[in-house]
Amino acid sequence: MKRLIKTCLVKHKRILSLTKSTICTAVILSLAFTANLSALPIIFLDADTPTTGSDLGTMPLVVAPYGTITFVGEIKTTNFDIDFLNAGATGSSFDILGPNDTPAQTAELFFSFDVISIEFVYGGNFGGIEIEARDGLGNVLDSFSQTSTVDGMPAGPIILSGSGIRSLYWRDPVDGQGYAALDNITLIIPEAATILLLALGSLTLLKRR
Ligand SMILES: [Ca+2]
Ligand SMILES: [Ca+2]
Ligand SMILES: [Ca+2]
Repeated sequence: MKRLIKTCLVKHKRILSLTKSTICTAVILSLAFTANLSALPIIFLDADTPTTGSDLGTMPLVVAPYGTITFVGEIKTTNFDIDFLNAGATGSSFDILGPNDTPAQTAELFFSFDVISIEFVYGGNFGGIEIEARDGLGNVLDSFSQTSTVDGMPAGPIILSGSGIRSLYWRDPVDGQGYAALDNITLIIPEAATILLLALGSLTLLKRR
């Protein structure tokens, strides 16, 4: 990235017009943003230890310094779907509540902080699965669905993304089904402060030249 900025600065020296200078600044800002995306904070949830969400069925998970994750659903042993296991699910996973529970046949993970990307594997055997990444108002930012999760059907991984994701909601739309689980959930968090610092650093560098 430093080399790219240097190239941009060399070109910038030769260009006198204000318009070109503005374009160059935009390029540097965009480079700073792109470089930072690969280093954004990640939270991994596999329901197999307290720090990766094994207690989420009964209590919220505090993830310092970002905030709290809460779960409406049940933690379930992951051995009901061979495709799910082949996709990497192990131990326990995050499952929907049963048809006689309230809310029925659904699960939802809530985040007290913004998330920009969620990757996961999914299983279920009988029935199907519908998954939505939602913002704080419940608007759907991205979604995935599969009409059947019987043996031989795909089980992920799938990535849902959007700006300001605050919950991951999923359900089995087929009546009477109580098993539709997710595992190895990877959350990517935008770190606004880091992006801003990188951008300001690039601007200072540009100003000095
Ligand atoms: Ca697991
Ligand atoms: Ca399956
Ligand atoms: Ca269940």
